[in-house]
Amino acid sequence: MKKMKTNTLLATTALTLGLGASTVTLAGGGAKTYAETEYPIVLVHGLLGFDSAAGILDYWYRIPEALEDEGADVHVTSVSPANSTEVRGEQLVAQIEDILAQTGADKVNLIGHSHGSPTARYAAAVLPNKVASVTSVSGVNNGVEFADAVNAGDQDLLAGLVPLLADLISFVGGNSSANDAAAAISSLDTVGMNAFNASYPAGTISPDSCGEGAHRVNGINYYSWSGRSDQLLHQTDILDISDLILGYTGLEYHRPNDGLVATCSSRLGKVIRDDYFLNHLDTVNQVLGMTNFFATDPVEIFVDHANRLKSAGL
Ligand SMILES: [Ca+2]
Repeated sequence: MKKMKTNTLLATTALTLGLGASTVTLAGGGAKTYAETEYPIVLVHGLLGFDSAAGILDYWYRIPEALEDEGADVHVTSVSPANSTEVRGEQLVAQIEDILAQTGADKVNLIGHSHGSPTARYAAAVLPNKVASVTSVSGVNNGVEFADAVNAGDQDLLAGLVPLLADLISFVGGNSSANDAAAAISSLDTVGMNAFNASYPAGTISPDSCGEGAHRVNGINYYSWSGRSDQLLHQTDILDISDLILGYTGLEYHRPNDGLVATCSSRLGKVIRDDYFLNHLDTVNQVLGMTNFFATDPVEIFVDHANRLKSAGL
């Protein structure tokens, strides 16, 4: 892992030069740069998401801190927990403009989880000269079978919870953005996503393929990663009830999925991986860091990706 590499390098340099430990800190400037991207990193949450619920639970659990510890400048945005991609996208556009004004940066690197991916893609289309990259994490980039099942009336029970949860999350998180659960579901089902992709095709794949999208469109780099959790015995953590729920929702699918998004649907631009041993919420290190002991640490995936952006000059 990069911390080890950095520390090992510094220690080796110090030993070679015969320096003491205190000099090592000074020689390294005391600051880590592994994730020090050229442009700020802007995180965009998914359906029923939030930035921080009452200051207690962070959506991106321990991820911004890890990125900042490695030198990144991270901004956590907050849009409507449940609304159409376009409404959420316009809210994000306004927040990107604010971040650019605050930081003096020319561009941002957008990273969107779940519904945050098309939300980020929308903002990139509106602000093409102000976005350096769009990264989709467990992103809804083609249709979601679960949303199709809701529209077909097959998932009334869970569907009924969406508007209630959306309003609760807004209330707890102090988010005054309006919710429209029906618009959210319509954005995420297969018909809605096909229409969105026709208008905003950058980085997308055709729905029946499972390949890669264009890596760079209009000067913006596109990346994606996701996990799959439909394998036998996939319970990421025995204490994590979200693992059980995602195991249930994944039954709507007849292909590899992470409990909410089929792995092929998650693909956008350069596919880093779509088969991490992580479910839909594990990829943002939820709940409270409860992921499978044997899986890749989701926080490390973000930090390594920031280094990838840095290496690309972004
Ligand atoms: Ca979990």
